[in-house]
Amino acid sequence: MPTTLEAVVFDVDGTLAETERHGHRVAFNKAFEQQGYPYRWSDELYRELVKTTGGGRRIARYLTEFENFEPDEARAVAEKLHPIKTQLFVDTILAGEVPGRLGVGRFISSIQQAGIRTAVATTGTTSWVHPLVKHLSEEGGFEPFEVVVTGNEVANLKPAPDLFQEALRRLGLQPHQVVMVEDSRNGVRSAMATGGPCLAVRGEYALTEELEGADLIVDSYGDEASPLTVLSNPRELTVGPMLTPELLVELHRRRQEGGYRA
Ligand code: XBP
Ligand code: MG
Repeated sequence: MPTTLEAVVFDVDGTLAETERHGHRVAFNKAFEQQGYPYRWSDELYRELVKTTGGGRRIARYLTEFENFEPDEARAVAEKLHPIKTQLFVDTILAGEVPGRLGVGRFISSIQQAGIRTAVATTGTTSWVHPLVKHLSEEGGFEPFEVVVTGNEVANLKPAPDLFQEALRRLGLQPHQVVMVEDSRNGVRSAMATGGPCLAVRGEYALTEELEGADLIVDSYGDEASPLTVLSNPRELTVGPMLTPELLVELHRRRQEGGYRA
């Protein structure tokens, strides 16, 4: 029995805002400096480290893999540093230094005006996610997300499906009733594990081929001045210069029909 599109569930980092290169990475380096550690994560190194989801786990992985820490010691240092990094990132959000991605406000507003519910499912830490999504809805002119699930609230982070599954539970919906929006390999794999349609808006650290499996891959949400570029279109959708609710409805319908040119 075909179902209609009831909700769109957005990832945060890289999807709603390009937070990694100039946000999280800078906050990690500030925390290292403030606490007297010599570590500084370059953009190139961070491209690799960001494949480990969860900032605390990322620090622990770096210390064991690159600084030869014992696992227990690495975890202890990560547990000390991650809250410091998190507060530094909150400070940048409150200073208004984390803008939404181009066209994201328009897109979410149009979805909400079409009567489609909106939610968030992110690996990120609760204490910065809420101020960021509040800032983005005010900056982007859209209503607050109905449901916001963060990395602290589930057992397994992406690419596991836990975060999307928790968002669906709170929405009272099934995977085939939504579209999940992601930016990274881990995120697309999490959406695929959840079992529903996925739109990928490629993030700054992702390669297009890493996002294969999504039902459509684009480089941006698009707006009047800057049209989006289609990167992969296995459902052979008709895509205009900007993402629209109508396109999401069609992506959702085509997914149910099963046509997929791999
Ligand atoms: C991306 C992540 C997060 C952030 C850092 O989450 O993996 O860990 O990189 O935030 P998503 P924290 O793409 O699912 O939003 O330090 O709070 O983990
Ligand atoms: Mg992401």
